[in-house]
Amino acid sequence: MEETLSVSVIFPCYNEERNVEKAVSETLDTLGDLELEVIMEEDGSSDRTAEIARSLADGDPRVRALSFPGARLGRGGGFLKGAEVASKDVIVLMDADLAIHPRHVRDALERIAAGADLVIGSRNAHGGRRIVNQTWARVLTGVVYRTLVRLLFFLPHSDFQCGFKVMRRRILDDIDLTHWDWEFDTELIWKVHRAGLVIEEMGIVWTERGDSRLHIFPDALRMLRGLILLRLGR
Ligand SMILES: Nc1nc2c(ncn2[C@@H]2O[C@H](COP(=O)(O)OP(=O)(O)O)[C@@H](O)[C@H]2O)c(=O)[nH]1
Ligand SMILES: [Mg+2]
Repeated sequence: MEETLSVSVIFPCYNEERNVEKAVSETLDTLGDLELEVIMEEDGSSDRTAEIARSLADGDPRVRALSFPGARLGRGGGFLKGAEVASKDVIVLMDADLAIHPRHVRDALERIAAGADLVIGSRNAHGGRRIVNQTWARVLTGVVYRTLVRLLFFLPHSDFQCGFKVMRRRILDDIDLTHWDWEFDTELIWKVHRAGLVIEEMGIVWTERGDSRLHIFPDALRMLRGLILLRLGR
């Protein structure tokens, strides 16, 4: 009999007042038949993200709002704060702008039930595509980043940065994640890979929303520095 998995969807949010409501409602509508919790984690925002998330949490017991005002923790840091309180079998990391639609979670769950420990969304794998492209500068940075990661870490995957990662919650217990900035996903994949766990890539449809919190300069330089430190074990 196939295992029925419960799911915690985590949205790390930084200044997402325009997106939180839709992210929550679309997730509940799409995955409402599952045993589900939706965790809206916010840090360092200067807009109404925390307030909106709190009112969504007040209106539905499946929704939880976490807020860390003051310092920005990074997408990875925010995700880990959410993961600390996540209570279900499987954790899903998604972007609040829904560049990837929550319907993809179902396919990922099937793969987890069949034995994968981590499923990573890929715009470049079979079945993956971009509906609205990113700017040429982002696409170029993505290609350079991917090549660098493959060379530095000997990883075979086709997309490290895609904002869609689905994992058994228990795998996080044994993995120490210290890079909270944009290179977070690479650290996750590398350490899960090194631990000998099963990673599967899954093609996903990506719709660029054109409102990024990533600024190529200085973020690309910080990512490069982060990657090198990660490789050096720091
Ligand atoms: N909690 C938290 N989330 C962040 C931070 N920086 C970015 N994010 C979130 O990470 C996700 C991806 O960010 P986005 O700007 O869409 O990046 P892009 O699509 O890769 O250009 C979104 O849900 C952001 O709100 C941060 O410092 N803290
Ligand atoms: Mg985005």
